[in-house]
Amino acid sequence: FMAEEIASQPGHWRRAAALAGEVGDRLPREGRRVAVVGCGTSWFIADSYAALREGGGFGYTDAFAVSEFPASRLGAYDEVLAITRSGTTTEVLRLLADLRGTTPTTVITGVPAAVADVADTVVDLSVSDERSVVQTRFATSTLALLRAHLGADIGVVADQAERVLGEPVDPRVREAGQFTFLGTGWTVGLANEAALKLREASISWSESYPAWEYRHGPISISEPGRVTWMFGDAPEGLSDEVTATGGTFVDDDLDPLADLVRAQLLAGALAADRGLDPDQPRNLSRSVVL
Ligand code: F1P
Repeated sequence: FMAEEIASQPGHWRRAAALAGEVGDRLPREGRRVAVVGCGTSWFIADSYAALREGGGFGYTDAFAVSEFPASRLGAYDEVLAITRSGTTTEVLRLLADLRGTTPTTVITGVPAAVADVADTVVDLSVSDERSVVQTRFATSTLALLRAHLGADIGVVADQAERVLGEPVDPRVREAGQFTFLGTGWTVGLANEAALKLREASISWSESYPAWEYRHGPISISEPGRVTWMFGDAPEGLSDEVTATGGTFVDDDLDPLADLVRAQLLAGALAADRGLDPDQPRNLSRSVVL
């Protein structure tokens, strides 16, 4: 399923962008102080959106892994936006219940029935739900919806993703054994998500950092056979520093969300190379329910 779901993303992003026009009144309004939460992939999407919203001047926006939402902030936000594909993740349901009566909550979900009675408002993205355990399409469509709500032209990004889907995985990258993903601002979440995709789908060794932090220690492991992959524009000089170690530096001028599709394709290719079925990932289930 994962390969089909990856390939279907451009069409789903266009649909999600259209949906943003219809459900815009349920999404965070300008000037409101908002917390965005999720677990796993949904947390990374929350993190990207929070950086975009705050960076775009739409209002203070914090992102949390649900388990790390501080109890001291239960009444601190004008609203809380939760992202959960399954609608059944225990931490999400517990936080929504704890916020009841103090803070308005909205949930973007692939399974509205599961969360309808714990959230005040539901944004139904079931059209982009998936059969895979490893999330790709639901997460990226959620970000496409949220970016469209902030005014981004998702059509251009979807066109780029279509081009990426038609290209083979770079053999230099595919042959590498270890992967470091970097981002700045909203692309830090995408770097974290790319690293997670490689772990989940292909049990690869991967890590991720804010790009400027990479120089403060992690670059020590760069060497031939290791890839450093930048989402968005690289800090000045970074490409040369990585190349000087013999490592491979990957950076392109794609929209970072289209570049994430390239990382998803890499995860699928690495799984195939290792004889793994990304639809049966080791130690994982579709949602973590206690
Ligand atoms: C969150 C999540 C997934 C992850 C795994 C376990 O699910 O952490 O991101 O891939 O399958 O659950 P959800 O709350 O978005 O359904």
